[in-house]
Amino acid sequence: PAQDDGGSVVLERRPEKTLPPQMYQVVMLNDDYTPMEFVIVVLQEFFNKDRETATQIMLKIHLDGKGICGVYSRDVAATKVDQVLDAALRAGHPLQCVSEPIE
Ligand code: TYC
Repeated sequence: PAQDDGGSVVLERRPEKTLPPQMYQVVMLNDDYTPMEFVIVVLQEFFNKDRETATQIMLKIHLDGKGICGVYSRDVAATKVDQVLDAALRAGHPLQCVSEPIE
């Protein structure tokens, strides 16, 4: 605030302080070895999809080579990727997924 000549307070508008956070999409990649059922379970467990939706996403990835599992803040997206890669490694499947900024 600055004082004008009359002593009254002038409030000057400043640019907005906060922007909405950058969002990230978690993209799952197709491969020739991971069982379809495993991908469906992963989509249900870590991305909170119902079985119907999980099956549709899995088939889209299978046909197109990749597909979006969800959109999250950076930290949540990174955690989802970690959970998927850890589950795939433990099960002995080569399933891969990545997080990428959108817009
Ligand atoms: N292509 C795999 C198969 O035929 C299934 C699959 C779907 C694998 C999606 C990975 O992200 C994936 N068994």
